[in-house]
Amino acid sequence: MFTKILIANRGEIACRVAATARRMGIQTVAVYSEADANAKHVAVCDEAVLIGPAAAKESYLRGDKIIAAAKATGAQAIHPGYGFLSENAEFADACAEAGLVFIGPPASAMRAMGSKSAAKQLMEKAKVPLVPGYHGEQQDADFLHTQADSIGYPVLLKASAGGGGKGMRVVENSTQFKDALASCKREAISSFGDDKVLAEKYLQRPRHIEIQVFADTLGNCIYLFERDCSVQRRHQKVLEEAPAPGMPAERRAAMGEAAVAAARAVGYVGAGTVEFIANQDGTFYFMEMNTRLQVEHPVTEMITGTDLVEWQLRVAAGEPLPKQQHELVINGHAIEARIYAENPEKGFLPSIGTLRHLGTPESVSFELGGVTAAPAAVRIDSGVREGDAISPFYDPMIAKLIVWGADRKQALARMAQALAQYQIVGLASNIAFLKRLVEGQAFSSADLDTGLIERNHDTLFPAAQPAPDSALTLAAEALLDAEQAHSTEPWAQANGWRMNQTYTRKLSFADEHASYDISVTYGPDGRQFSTGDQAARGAVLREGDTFHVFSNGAHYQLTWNDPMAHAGETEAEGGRLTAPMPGKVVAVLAAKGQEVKKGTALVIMEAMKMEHTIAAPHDGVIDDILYNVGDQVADGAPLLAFKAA
Ligand code: MV4
Repeated sequence: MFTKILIANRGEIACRVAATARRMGIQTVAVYSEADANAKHVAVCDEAVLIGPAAAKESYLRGDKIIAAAKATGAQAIHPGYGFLSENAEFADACAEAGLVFIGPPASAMRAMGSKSAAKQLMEKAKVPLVPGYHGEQQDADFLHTQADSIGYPVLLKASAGGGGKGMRVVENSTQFKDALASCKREAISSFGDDKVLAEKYLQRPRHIEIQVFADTLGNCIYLFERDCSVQRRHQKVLEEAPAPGMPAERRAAMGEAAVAAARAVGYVGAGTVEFIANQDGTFYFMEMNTRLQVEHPVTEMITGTDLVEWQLRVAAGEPLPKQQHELVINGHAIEARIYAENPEKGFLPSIGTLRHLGTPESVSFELGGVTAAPAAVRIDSGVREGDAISPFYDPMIAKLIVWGADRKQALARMAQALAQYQIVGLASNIAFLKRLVEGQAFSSADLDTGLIERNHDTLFPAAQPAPDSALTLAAEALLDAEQAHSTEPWAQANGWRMNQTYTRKLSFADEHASYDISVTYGPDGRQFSTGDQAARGAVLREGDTFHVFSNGAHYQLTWNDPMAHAGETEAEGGRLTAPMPGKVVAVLAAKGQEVKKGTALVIMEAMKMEHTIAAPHDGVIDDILYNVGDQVADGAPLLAFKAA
C-alpha cells in the first residue's frame, strides 16, 4: 500500500479522500490555489503545496504543477477526485511517465468512453442494451434523415462529443428533421469542436439510473448496485438515492451485469459508473460511462457498508477487490441532497460570500469502513467550515447531506429532519427548496423522472410568504432576552415589570416582503406577546439588528427597526443624549460620575405606551443626569450629559 498520496482536488472530495487515507495510515499531500490557502482541504492534509492562482486553469487543472508537487513531496500516487483532471487521459499518461500511480482507470478506458458514439459502438458489440438509433460514422444529412425516419419520431439528436445535455435536439417529426440537424451540428461544433451527431429514439419521462462498478487489476469486476439520480435540473443532479425505488431484483441483476459487461469491454480498472436511461416500464439503455468516483458515491457506501475510496486505493496498489459479488447485499436506503450556495428563487444563481454561520444537523459521524451495526443515520461531506468563503472560482457546493434509513420512508423522514436543522447565514442556499422537494408528493411517492422539478414548478417555487407570527415572536423574544442579559440593571432583571404597573412595548421588524409589528406586555403574569404565540420553537441567530430565525425548517431574516438606533450618536463626542419623542422618564439607570461601557442602558423613557432605552453610544463617563424618574420630557430634550472616553 502507498505510504503517501497527493490529492489533486479541493473541497469536499479532497477532504473525503483525506479521511480514508488518514484512517488507513496513509500520509496526504494537498494542492491548493492562492484562493484556497486557508481551505479545509489544506487543513486536513499532512502537507500542502501551492500550485497557482485561483483560476482552476492556472492551478487545479495544471497537471504539470501537480505532478511536480507529487515528486517534490515523495507521494507515490495521485487521487484526482472528480471534475478537474479526473477524466483526463493525458494526465493519467503523464502520471505514469513520471512514475506515479494515477488512482483511476487506465487512460485507454477513459479514451474509449470519451467519445459517446464510439463508446456506443463498443457497447453494441458487448451486447449492452442501447437506445434504438444510429451511432455510426456516416454523417450525410439525407442518410441521417432516413435513419431518423426508420427509428420513428420523436427522435433525439445528440452531439457525439457531448454529454451533460449539451448539443441535444428533440425532433418531433420528419419535416423538422433538416433544421434540427443543422442546428444541432452548429452547437456541436461550437461547443465541442466536432459536429458529429448520433440519432436515437427519444424517451419520454425517462429515469436516470446508474450502476456503480468496480474492477481490479486481477480481472475481477463487480457491481455495487444502482443509484437513482433522476432528480436533476439542467443536467445537475439535485437528489440521489440508492437503491432505485421499485427496482425488481432480476432487473437489478440484469443492469448490474450489463454495467460489468460495459466496464469489461473497455478494460476498466477502479471505480466507475455506468449510466443508464430507463423507461417507466423499466427497460433500460446504456447512456455513458463516468470513469471516476462520483459525487453521489456515499449513497452506495451507505447501503453496502463499504468505503469506496479505500477500494480505490487498494485497487490502485494492485490489491484484489475487498469483496466479491455474492458478498454484497443492500442494507436499507440512502438519499443524498446537494446543498448549494445558490438562490433557487433567482434561477439558481450562485451565491458568493462568507459562510458567516453554519449550523449542521446532529450527525452520527461516519465510520469509514468501520464494523458498525448500522450505518450512520446522517452523514455530511463538506469542504467548508463556518467562516469560509464561497468564491466565484469553484463549484458553490456547501455540503452533501446523506441520510440512511432502514427503508425509503425512514430515509426521507431523516432527510426532511436534517434539512430542517441546517442553518446557513451569509449566503443564499437551496435548503428550503430541497426540503420542499423531498417533502413533495412526487419525490415522496417516488414518481421519478428527469422532468420532476420542471413538472412540479408551482409547488417547488411558491410565492414568497410573509414571516409567520411564530417567527416574529421568536425574534422579539431573542431581542428582549438579549437586552435583559446585557444589562446588569435591576429593572431588566425584573423582566421589565415594575410593581403594580403594566407596560406595553411595541417592536417593529421587517424582511424583504413586509414589515411586522409585535407588542409585548409586561404585567404581573410576566411577558405576553400580542401574537398570542408564546410557545414558538426555533433557534435565533442575531447579527446586529438582524434576527435569523430558524423554525420549522425555514429561515426568516427579520430586521429590527430600532427606534433608538443612532440616537445620540451625532452628538456623542462629549455631547448629550436626547429624547427621541415626547414622553416620561420611567427609569434612570446610571449615576452622575459613573463610568459606563458602550451600549449600557442609561435612561428608559416611556412614550405612547412603549418603552425606549437610551444607551451609551461609546464607553464614557456620565457628566450629569438632567431628569428624574417621573419627569415629562419634550421631544429632543437632552436627558443627560455624557463624555466619551
Ligand atoms: C436521452 C433522453 C431521452 N431519450 N436520450 C441528457 C444528458 C445525456 N447524458 C443524456 N440525456 C438524455 N438522453 C434519449 N434517447 C433524455 C435525456 C435527459 C436526461 C437524461 C438523464 C438525466 C437527466 C436528463 C435530463 C434531460 C434529458
